[in-house]
Amino acid sequence: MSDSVFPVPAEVAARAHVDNTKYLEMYQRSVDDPDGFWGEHGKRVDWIKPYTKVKNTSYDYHNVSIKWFEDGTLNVSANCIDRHLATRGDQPAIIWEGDDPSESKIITYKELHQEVNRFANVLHGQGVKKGDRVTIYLPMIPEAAYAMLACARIGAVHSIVFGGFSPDSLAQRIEGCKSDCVITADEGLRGGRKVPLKANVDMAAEKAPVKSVVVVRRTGGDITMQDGRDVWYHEEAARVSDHCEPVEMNAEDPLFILYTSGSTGQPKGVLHTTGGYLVYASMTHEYVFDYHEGDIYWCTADVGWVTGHSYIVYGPLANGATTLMFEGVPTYPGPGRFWEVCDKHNVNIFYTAPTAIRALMGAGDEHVTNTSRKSLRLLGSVGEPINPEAWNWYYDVVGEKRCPIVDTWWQTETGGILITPLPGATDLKPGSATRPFFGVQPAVVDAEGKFLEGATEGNLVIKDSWPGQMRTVYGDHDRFVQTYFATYKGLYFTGDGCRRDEDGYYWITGRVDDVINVSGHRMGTAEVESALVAHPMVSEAAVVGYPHDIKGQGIYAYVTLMEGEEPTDELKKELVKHVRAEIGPIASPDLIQFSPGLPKTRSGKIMRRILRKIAEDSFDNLGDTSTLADPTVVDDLIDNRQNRA
Ligand code: 6R9
Repeated sequence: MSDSVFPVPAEVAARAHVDNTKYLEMYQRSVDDPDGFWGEHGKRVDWIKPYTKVKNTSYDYHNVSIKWFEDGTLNVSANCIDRHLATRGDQPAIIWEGDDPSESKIITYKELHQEVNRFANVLHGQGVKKGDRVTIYLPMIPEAAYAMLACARIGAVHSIVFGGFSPDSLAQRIEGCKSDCVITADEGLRGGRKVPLKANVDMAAEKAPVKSVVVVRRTGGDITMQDGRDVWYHEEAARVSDHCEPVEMNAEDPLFILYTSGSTGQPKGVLHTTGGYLVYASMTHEYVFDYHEGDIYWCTADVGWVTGHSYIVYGPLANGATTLMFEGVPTYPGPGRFWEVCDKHNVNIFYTAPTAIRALMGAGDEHVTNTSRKSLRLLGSVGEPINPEAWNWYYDVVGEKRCPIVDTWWQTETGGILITPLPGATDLKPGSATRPFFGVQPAVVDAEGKFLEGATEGNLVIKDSWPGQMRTVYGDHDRFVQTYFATYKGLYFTGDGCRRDEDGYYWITGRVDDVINVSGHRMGTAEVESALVAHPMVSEAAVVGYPHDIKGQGIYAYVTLMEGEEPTDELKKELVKHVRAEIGPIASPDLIQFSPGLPKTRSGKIMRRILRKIAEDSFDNLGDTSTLADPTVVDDLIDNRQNRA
């Protein structure tokens, strides 16, 4: 770990919303008097009926319940659009940059208003009502933002499924939240390649039937439309008016569901509600990125992930910002694309993931230094720990030592950023997410849940609620309680390990549960294992993560074949293909080891600790193997390991 410290530059502190003194003062108040603090900051959004109650939350294991601003009413789309019309109707709300560098488009707040109203009316026409779930399976085109905001306008609950997920994964998520309507596109376009979105929806709908499919035309590619179920968005939009009154929603009405992987079972539907989420997303967007009026802001995430929800759409638009939306990938047509886009649109604030930084770092500095980047003022990182080497490259080469880096730690479940530097307040240490945001009380506990004080290392928990916190697992409150509040009673367990240094800075060390973070995307080992054993030749599988230069973690699969099956390289390829088809490309195993047996305890539990060590190619110290039913399997696993240094 690097110990170098980068103090806040004087000019950054001077223009920032808060300096260190102000941070400490605000932070103290936020934990001493959450009602007073959030009661005041809740006013940053427009309420139809103002709240009189602020915080009503309980982490009590027997009664977990989270409510914020519970008697207030508002509409998220009115907050993200209508309230800006008088002052910035002609200002760009969205700058859209296509996959192909020759394609881009500017959507002003006025235009966004028309588009979203129209989209809302199209959804009404499809029979979508307040409270209904709508699945969105779209590429990174402006219609993705229109669709989200249209749902919010009429009180429908969106569930976005990342376009890289397979038809099976999509079907599972459609079924999970029982949505009757899917919004998709004919095809997506990423890095010059087409993604058959509508064809995937057709396959998914065979397993999870829906009443209506709204299809946005993106590429004009060949697709089939099913009569009575599928409609073209542009045809429906031409028939409806561009006026749709925003529906009055209670602060605790659901805004969206987003499926995310956990350590056990199938992905969970994380449910976020209306008022607290919007307050938290917009406030963190303003303070963490030190957003000022007129800034051009770009978050490179996909709207299929929570980062796209909170920091491409809801946070920035609630603040009346100009948010850039990028359809493509960092390396197309070349590895200079990010920086070319920064120059083309004069981006001031740039937010991306460590995996992208590492990949671009490997492509050579000249792709960066060929560009100007003089508009850049602030850089951000999210999704996984950023290694100091990548941090330094980002800081030195991309930011030319003038742009602070905010390394923001948070989760789908947290709705917004929880641990992060504030550019005008926090001295930076490469690799550390530093200190908590207002209202967030992190703590470190040992395996028994004992609080560890001072400089220490252990499991990261949060002691009390903040407005952006998820409210439940959709349709399964018990799973919510068991997943997050059962490990350490009375505390929210993040699933992450961390170190806290002598300055009180937090260093996230990665997941401590059976979740692998592949290029910043969460994958449950259980999901990949069940995909593998679904293959007819596979009898058993165990999946662990291992260090990967670009992806952060790679997927290492130990596979035991059915009696009599041949372990060939072709079969390995077939298994990779099989997992891609079952879950999606992000779940592709990087390494597969055929193993006649897996290390198990006498009670039949797979000893993952041993499998992890072997996958890391550090098997000298495997710890206690005496409880293994058959210790000789370990020798075979070591002899045939795939990840030799
Ligand atoms: C926003 C998002 C959450 C998991 C989280 C942690 C890892 C995210 C991080 C980070 C170290 C950071 N993570 N940001 N680890 N430093 N700045 O990524 O949500 O997809 O739910 O993933 O990602 O392990 O628990 P999500």
